[in-house]
Amino acid sequence: MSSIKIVLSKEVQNANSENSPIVALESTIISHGMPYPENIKTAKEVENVVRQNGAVPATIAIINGECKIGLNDADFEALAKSDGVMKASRRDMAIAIAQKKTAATTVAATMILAHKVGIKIFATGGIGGVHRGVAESWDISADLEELKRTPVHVVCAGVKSILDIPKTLEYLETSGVPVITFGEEEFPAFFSDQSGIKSPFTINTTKEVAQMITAQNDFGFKHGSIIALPLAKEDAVPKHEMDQLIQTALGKAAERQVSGKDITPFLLNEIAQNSKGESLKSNIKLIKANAKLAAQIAVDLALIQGIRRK
Ligand code: PSU
Ligand code: MN
Repeated sequence: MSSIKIVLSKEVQNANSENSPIVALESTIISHGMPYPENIKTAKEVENVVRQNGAVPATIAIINGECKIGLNDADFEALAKSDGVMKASRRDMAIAIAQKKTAATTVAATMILAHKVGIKIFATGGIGGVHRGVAESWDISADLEELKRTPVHVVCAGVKSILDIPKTLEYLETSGVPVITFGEEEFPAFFSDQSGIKSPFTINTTKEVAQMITAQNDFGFKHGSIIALPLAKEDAVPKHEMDQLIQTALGKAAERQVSGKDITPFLLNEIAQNSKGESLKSNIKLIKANAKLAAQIAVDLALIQGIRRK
């Protein structure tokens, strides 16, 4: 018997047995990425966006030492409200199980659990990456390592400019992970549709994204991909405002010597507070847009797989 208990919600279980489209969603964004009550409200709205676009949402977390794929209301509450929720990336997962903890899963940990139950498409806000000042801190998110070794495809709004975007893209290139921007030439920087950096690839239709995923699968590749969706211009925070907020947050983090897994939540929180809610509004809009695109890709992927089974 395995020491790991994986519990699927009814909705996810049904979709899985019928080979219907499913979109995985992470939970660190709930516990460590947004304040209460916007976090729980957004998490549930994002699930509905997935449903409205023809797929089943599977928000993933570890609840009292059980891996849950699809959460109930009490699970959402526990993640959204409790200060004691652990942030679990690959490194932390087995510890959360052994100590029966409630842990929110990062992009890396969510990919691992999604893959365990055969979910290929995953939507989130932003992924972790290579941090600015990496030469000193050696801080590279485990999300990048996971993209290298787990075949789950992550729809996001690019990489936040709290990170070093060019180095993050270099790392992904070395890892063989395709990075595509949906419908635009420029790779997006989360709050801003502009990063000043050309995207390695552009794809304009969800069908073509599904075909790329199918080809990776047919090669037997073990890695995932990044599908970046730029935030609509009217919802973006102007780049100069964002740069200022990030500089202030990075300065404060250095002053307080924040490091390790605390740094990303610290920076996100500082930016949200100092932007007086502006960044939070953009954050909510972009995660919903990402969820919609992910659902559409999952639908197209299920179509391809369905045709093949016939
Ligand atoms: N970046 C964001 N919002 C987030 C995160 C990253 O813009 O909520 C979260 C995700 O869960 C991501 C994690 O997987 O932070 C990365 O943490 P770290 O940098 O410690 O690897
Ligand atoms: Mn880190």
